[in-house]
Amino acid sequence: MEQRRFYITTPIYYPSDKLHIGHTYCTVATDAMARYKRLAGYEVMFLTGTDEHGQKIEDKARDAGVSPKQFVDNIVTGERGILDLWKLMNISNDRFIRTTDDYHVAAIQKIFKKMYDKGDIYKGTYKGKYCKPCESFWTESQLADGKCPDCGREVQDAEEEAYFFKLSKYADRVQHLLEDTDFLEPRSRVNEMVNNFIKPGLEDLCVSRTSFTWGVPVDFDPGHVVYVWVDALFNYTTALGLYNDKYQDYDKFWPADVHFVGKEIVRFHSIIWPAMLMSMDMPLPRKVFGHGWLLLDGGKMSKSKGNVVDPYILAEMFGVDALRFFLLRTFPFGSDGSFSNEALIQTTNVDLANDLGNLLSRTVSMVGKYFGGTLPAGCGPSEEDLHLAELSARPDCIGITVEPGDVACDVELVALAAGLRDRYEEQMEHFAFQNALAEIFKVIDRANKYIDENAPWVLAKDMEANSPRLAHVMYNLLETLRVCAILLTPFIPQSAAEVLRQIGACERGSTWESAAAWGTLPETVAVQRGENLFPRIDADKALKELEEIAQAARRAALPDLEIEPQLEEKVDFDTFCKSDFRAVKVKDCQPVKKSDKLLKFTLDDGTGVDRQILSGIARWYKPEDLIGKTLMAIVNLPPRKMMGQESQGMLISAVHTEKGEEALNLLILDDKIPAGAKMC
Ligand code: ME8
Repeated sequence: MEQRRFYITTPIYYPSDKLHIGHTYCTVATDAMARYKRLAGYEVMFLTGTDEHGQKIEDKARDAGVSPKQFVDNIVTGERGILDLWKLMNISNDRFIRTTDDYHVAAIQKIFKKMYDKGDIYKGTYKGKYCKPCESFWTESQLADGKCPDCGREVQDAEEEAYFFKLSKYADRVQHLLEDTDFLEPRSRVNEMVNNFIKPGLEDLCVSRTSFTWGVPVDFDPGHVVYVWVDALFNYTTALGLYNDKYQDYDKFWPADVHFVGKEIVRFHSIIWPAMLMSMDMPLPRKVFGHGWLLLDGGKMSKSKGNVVDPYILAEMFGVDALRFFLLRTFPFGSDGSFSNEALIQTTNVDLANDLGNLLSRTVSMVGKYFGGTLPAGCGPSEEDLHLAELSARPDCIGITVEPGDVACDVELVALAAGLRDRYEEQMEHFAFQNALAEIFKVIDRANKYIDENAPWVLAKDMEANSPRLAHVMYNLLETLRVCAILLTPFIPQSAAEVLRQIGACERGSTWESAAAWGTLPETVAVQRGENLFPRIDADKALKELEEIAQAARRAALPDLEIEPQLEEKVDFDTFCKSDFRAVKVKDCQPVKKSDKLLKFTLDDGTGVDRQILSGIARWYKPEDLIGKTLMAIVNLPPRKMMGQESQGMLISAVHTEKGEEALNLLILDDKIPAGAKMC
C-alpha cells in the first residue's frame, strides 16, 4: 500500500524580538496536527523556521550595534531563543529553515530569475507607501486613514527603481481559486480577500528594493535585494529541495497539504503565493488556513502589556502540556480569542487536574487497592459490549438502545468511548482542535460519572459477591482512559504517554487502530501508580507570582535613571539669598508613631538650642544610621505641624527616579563642618 503523506507548515517567524505566547499558538496547533497525522499512519513533513531578511532586521541590528547575522543568530539559536522555545514546547518539527541559509538564498535567486525570464517580473519605478514594521508596500487606496491597514502605524513615501511581479495577470485565476475551491479557510476570509483586495483591482507587486542591503541579492542586477515576502514564501518549497541539493523531498511532499498562518498574513498566502506559484508553473498548496489571534485585554499582544505572555515563564510555572492544552482547548482555531492567566489556570485546574487527573488517579488507585494492581481474568468486555462497541464505532450507527439485562451506564460509556475516535477524527480533519478536545472531555466526564454511579467503594464491601462486577467496572474505566490518552497524545504528548504507562497499556494498546478497538487491554493488565499528573494550581498564589513577574518586566522596560528637568523660571539673587542653609548635626533620630513615612530629628544647629525637624524619609533610612551625621537644612522656613508635632525647617536631599522607583539621598556633609556653619 502506498504510504500516505502529509505536509504541513507554520509561518516562518521574524527573529526581530523574542516570541510571545501568540506566536506559540500557531506552532502548537501545527504540532498537534502533525502528531495526529503521524498517529493516524501518515508520513509527515512538518516545517517551521525563521524569516531573517528585511529592513526591520537591518535597522534593529544597527540599533543593537551588531551585524544583522549576529542579531538574528542571537534570537534564533541563542539562549532562550526560538530553537530553545520549540524544544521546550515539545514541537516535533521535521525541518527548520532559516532564510539566511545558503541553499535557500541561492534557490531564491534562481526562482526570481525564472519569473524574470518568463516576463512575469519586469523593471519599473516604485512610487507608493511602505510600512517598515510589516515590510509591506501599500497603494494609497489600500491605506486605512492614511495608515498601514495591518498595524495602523505611519507609512513612508517610497520611490525607487524596482522590479515588479505581474500580480494583475493572475487576478482572475486567483479569484477563481478563492471563490470556487476550498483553498482558503475559514470561508469568511475568502470574502475579505476578494472584496478588499481582488475586486478593487490587483496591482503589480514591487518585488525588489535598493534602499537597504539585508536581503537576497538579485544576482543579475547588483544593488537590488529580493522583497522579503518573495524570499519568505518560497521557503515552503526550498526547504524540500526546490532548486537546491540540500534536500530531496520536493517530489515527495509538494504540494503542501496545509499552510497554517495568522489572519494578517492570509493576503500574502492566498493571493501573492498562489500567483507566484502559477507563474512558476508549480502545483498549488491544497489549503491555507488563516487562524485567529490571541488578544490581550482586547488588543494585540505585546510584551509591554501587564499580563505575562512569555511562553518560557508560563511553561515553567504551569507545565508545557498544560500550556499546549490550554491554547487548543480554549480558543476556536479560526477566530480570535482572549488570552488571560486566569483562564489558563482555570482550564488547567478544571479539565486537567479535576477531570482527567482525578479519573486517572482514582482508577489506578482503586485497581491497586481492590485487586493489588492487576485485574482478574474474566473482567473484560462481554459479547454485548463488543457488539455495542462495534456498532458505536460505525459512523452510520443511530443511537444505542438498552436491552433488558444490559447495565445502562456500561452501555453509555462503552458506546461513547468506542465511537470517540471517529468523532475526534472528523473534527481534527477540519482543524477544529477545540471540538476534538470537547469530544474527548465528554467521554472523560462520562467516565467520572460512571465511577459515582457504580460506587466501587460500596461494591468493595462485599468482594466475594461483587468482585466480578467491580473488576469489570475497573476494566471499563481503564479502557476509557486508554482511548482518551491515545487521542490526547497530539495535544499533551508527555502526559498522555504517562497516562498510558500508568494504566499498563503496551505498544499495541497505544496505537491509532486500537483507539477504535474496544477491549484491547488484556484483562489481567497491571497498573503502575505514578505521580499526580496535574497537581491543582493555587490560583491566588500563581496570579500573585505572575503579577510580580509582570511588574518586574514593566520596571525593566522603564528608563534606568530619570532626573527632573531644570526649571525655566528664574529666581532673583536677593530672593535666593533669603534662604538660610545651615549644617546641622543629628543628636537623635526616631520614627514618628503611626507614620510609616516620617522620621523626627533632634538637631544641633549651632545655636545651643535643639532644633526639631520632621522629614518624610523613613522609606530610605533607618533612624539609628543617621545619628551623628552632619546634614544640610534650611532653617528659616515658618514652622509647620506634621502628625501633631512641630517641624522647624527642612532637610535637604537629592531625588531621582530609578527604574520607575523614587530614590532619595540625604545630603550628608563632611564631619569636619561644624554645626551651624552657613551654606552659601
Ligand atoms: O508574519 N496570536 O512573521 P511573524 C496568534 N515572517 N498568532 C499570532 C499572534 C497572536 N497574538 N502574534 C503573532 C510573519 N502571531 C512572517 C511570516 S511566512 C512565509 C512569513 C502569528 O513573526 C502571526 O499571525 O510576525 C503569524 O502567523 C506568525 O505569528 C508569525 O508572525
